[in-house]
Amino acid sequence: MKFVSILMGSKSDYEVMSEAAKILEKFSVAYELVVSSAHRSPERTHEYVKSAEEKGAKVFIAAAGMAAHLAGVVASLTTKPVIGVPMKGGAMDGMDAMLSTVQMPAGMPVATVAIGKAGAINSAYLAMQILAIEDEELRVKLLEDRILKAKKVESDSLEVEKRI
Ligand code: RP5
Repeated sequence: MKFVSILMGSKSDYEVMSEAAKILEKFSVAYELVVSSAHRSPERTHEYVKSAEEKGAKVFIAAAGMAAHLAGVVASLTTKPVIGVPMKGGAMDGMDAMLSTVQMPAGMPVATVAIGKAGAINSAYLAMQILAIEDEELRVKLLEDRILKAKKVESDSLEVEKRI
């Protein structure tokens, strides 16, 4: 069965990354969510990525904070797309994680999204957009979601706008 695999470096990342899980649930996209650390449990991370790929993981989302190497390590273990989500926290409040996640060497890409909650949500949307390349039903659902978002902008504007 095809699914999205979400890894996070620590249980402390769960609250933010549950936002990604909520989006996938809203669109009825199957996912698996695990804690595995590039630094604290390197062997578990290696074994998990290999077994998830065998089970049908089509896209990986990897969230980590501070010296965030998880997404890069996942990218080293699979040719499936890897989306990195930098977590806030630590002395630099996410800037460290963002640079660690985004600055991959040539040929080993990690699609890095925004720091924190917006990044978590966008990681789910980006994963679905990748799946939707070969899933027409999901593509239509994503399109409908865009239409709703545009309508919301219009109704929000009606609530606040004042014109001369
Ligand atoms: C990273 O270090 C984790 O992804 C987390 O964002 C950060 C802090 O981890 P904890 O000390 O809270 O477990 O590896």
